[in-house]
Amino acid sequence: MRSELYIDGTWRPSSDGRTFEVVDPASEEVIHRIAAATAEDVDLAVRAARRAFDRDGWPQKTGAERARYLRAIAAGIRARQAEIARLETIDNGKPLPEADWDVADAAGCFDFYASLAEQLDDDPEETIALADDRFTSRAVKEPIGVAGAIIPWNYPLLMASWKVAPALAAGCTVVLKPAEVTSLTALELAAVAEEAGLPPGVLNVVTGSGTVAGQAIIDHRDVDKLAFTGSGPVGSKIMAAAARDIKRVSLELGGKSPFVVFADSDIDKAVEWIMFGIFWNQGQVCSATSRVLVQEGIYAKLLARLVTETDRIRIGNGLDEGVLLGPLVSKKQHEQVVAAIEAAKAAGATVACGGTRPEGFDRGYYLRPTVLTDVPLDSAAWVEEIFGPVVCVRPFGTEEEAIALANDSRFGLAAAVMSADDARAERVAKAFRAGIVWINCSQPTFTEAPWGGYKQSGIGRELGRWGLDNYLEVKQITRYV
Ligand code: TAP
Repeated sequence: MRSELYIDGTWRPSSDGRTFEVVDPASEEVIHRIAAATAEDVDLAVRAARRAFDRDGWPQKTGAERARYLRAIAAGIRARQAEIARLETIDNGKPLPEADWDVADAAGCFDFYASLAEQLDDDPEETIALADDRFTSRAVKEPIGVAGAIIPWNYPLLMASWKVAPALAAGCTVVLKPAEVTSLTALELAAVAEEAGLPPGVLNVVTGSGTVAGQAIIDHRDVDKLAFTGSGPVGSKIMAAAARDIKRVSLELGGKSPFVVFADSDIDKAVEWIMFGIFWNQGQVCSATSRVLVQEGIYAKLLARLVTETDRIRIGNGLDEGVLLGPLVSKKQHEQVVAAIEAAKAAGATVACGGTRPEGFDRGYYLRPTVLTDVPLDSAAWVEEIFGPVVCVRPFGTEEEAIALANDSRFGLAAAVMSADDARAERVAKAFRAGIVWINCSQPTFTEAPWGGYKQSGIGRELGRWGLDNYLEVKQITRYV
């Protein structure tokens, strides 16, 4: 396990020697300590990234040259997949097979953006048709500069990859700050990049708190672009900090995503996808479909089935075979989710199952998966992101009512619909005010497809070619002929 900052191609302690604890959420034991970056350390990292961008030629490399590094990083991740997945599980709590998927996806993300970096060579500029034939004009894409990437704890390596891979492919250099509670695999990513021979300063990883290391990144005048995934309040702070220097910003801020199930749906399939949509990763998923709307004809039957299946989910240490639900990531998150359930009860909601610590688990941040019904539409449980294994289920009558309930949210990250009637599913999909819509499923995520939200769920899109555009400027070159 790495414990130092990765700055300018070297490993170093923080400038004041301070460290923070790494806690295994399954046992609550301190298993490691990691350097806590100061503002001075962040400044060193940003200067290294600046030099790598301005003087050492990273943006001038061809796309094919940068792609070689990205593919070497992908290969490095795969070569250590089992080891990295294990680190993710002991740091975050998620079941090992889920961590293994994340690591494979992270490697795939580097390969995908390697291909897009190569395409930049094939397609370097676009000719613009002008109305005035005394001039010719073309548009070229160029990297923005130094990117500050700040990521959450729910998909530590994957969130790092979603930002680092497109940034490097575009020709940007990066200062990455992982969440304090899950920093281990971001440091492994730095180690893999080092082994891949990535030039010093191109990727820097500063571990530490949001209020010190994160704040120092967003305030730094030499950072050109901020890429953030996390909570709305911190997203607002990032936009405010970016406003001073007109930094480019992309934000992914979570949601309260609806899943509309029509009465013509197969109940078994619906229950399966509802559970996947909220209990995967212990419900700590920004796109989790946490508001389930079920048409009246099948409501009672579906709810009964959902409760039975939810109570069967095997809870335990993510390292143990067959476990489907691990502990929540931290004491703070556990307390917040339990408080949200208590507040829902106080507001009049019924706990159909779960809501408590599972029997036999005295230690670890475990919580039984929870189904809430009778949740008032104006209560926090219906309106706010809980970010835990808690789903609110509610009946609806007509299609119009379902759409109105689904869209009645300040968030707009994702939405799902299930129906045997394709035309209706398409209609509802188009009516959703959300950036990601699933038909007859919930949560499948592809590196090739755009990811991001409407409304207060964020700004910009990650993944796919849209993810690369996040790190590119467009330059117009016009000639008088
Ligand atoms: P946040 O506080 O938003 O943390 C996300 C990242 O921002 C972390 O790296 C954090 O650092 C950093 N950060 C915090 N304050 C900062 C600041 N002033 N300047 C720059 N960076 C800063 O999320 P959280 O506290 O971990 O979780 C709170 C809630 O946010 C959750 O309950 C959930 O509702 C939501 N959330 C959403 C997502 C997604 S994917 N949209 C992911 C995680 C959480 P440290 O954590 O190291 O201090």
